[in-house]
Amino acid sequence: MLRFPLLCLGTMLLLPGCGASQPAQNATASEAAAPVNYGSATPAKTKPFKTATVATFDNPWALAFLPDQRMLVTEKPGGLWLVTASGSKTSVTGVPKVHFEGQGGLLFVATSPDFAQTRHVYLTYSEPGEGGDGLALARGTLDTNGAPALRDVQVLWRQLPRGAGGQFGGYIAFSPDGRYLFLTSGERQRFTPAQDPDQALGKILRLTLDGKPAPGNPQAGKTGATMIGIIDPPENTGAAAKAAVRKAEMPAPNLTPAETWSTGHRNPYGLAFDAQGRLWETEMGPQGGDELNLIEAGGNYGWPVVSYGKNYDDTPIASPAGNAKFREPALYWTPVIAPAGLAFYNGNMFPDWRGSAFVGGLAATALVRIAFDGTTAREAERWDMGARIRAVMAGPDGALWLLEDGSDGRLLRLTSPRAG
Ligand SMILES: [Ca+2]
Repeated sequence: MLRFPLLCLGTMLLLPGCGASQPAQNATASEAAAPVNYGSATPAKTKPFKTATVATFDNPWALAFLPDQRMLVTEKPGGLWLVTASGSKTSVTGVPKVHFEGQGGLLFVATSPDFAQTRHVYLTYSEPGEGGDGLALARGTLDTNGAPALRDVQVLWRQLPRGAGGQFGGYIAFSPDGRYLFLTSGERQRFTPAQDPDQALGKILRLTLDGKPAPGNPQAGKTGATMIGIIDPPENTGAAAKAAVRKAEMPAPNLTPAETWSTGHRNPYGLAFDAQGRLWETEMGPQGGDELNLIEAGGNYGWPVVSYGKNYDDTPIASPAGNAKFREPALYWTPVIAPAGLAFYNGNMFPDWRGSAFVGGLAATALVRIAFDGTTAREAERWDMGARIRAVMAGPDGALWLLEDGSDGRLLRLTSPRAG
């Protein structure tokens, strides 16, 4: 019965007359530059790259490079593959049990910053259990001496409470110094937990490499509802909704928010540091309002209180413009692209792309290049890839590597026409 009032609350907050307004692309009272909407961008007619198919997978989700330029590729049903640059695939055993359904399954894979010494590999996945699924973070040791295997697999962190719903998040990025692991935790289609400081849903977490709350986090050592930018019930909201909001703010016993780095995320499906050490995140919005965010400690990014999109039942959501409690996205997409994957490019194969970020578009069936001027971002180019793009990574060879979504999803290598 817990989910019902939370979903009701999410709906009540979105009712007309709750102070909501349609997206105002340029109106803002805040000091930050107004984010730009790139919903009308049209794909470029020609592509400045060659595209080669390297291998095909069953619902691939993520890829990670090993120091020897081989890759690990996850498949959502639970497969993990060791893949050579030429596309030879070997199955890796030892993957924990996952629940493959809807948006759930085996999700992200990342090699540890100290992989050369430890051979540690991190996985995220929807872990089945009593009460439903929860996002889990596990770590194992990759043994490639014989048949490839993950050994000594340990679950380091679990998203609680378990339950129904997609939108797991599950992306990992490591701090440039290699000491901390940042993990996106989606709000599981439950709305208000994204603003609840005592639930690690709708958050970006900062953990040690062992999965513990990292020292120096904004709420280290605290429990209770002291989160920055906590919800004020909108002025016109009915008494029942106000009471529900206050109830949602009540601290839950035995939970600690000490993992939390930032708050108010919906479904974060991309997380990466740029060359200057800034952390960026892409996030799926509702109807409209997909976001690119610059992530800062203690920031509240607004979901489900504010968004440049509207709810799926067409009820409006208040605009973030001019609301000092919430961080504005650096840019947003209406209509959506359904962003998946975020990779900064600093390679040599495409000199013009150095400093750019690349985002895959699921709904847009496109690859998007984002250019930056300091912390101001703009969509610079978009190419129609003819398939839902699930992941994008910059390879150590200077090429861009993409995964398509779906049961015959291809691993693509994008190279310069001038490269051999
Ligand atoms: Ca937001």
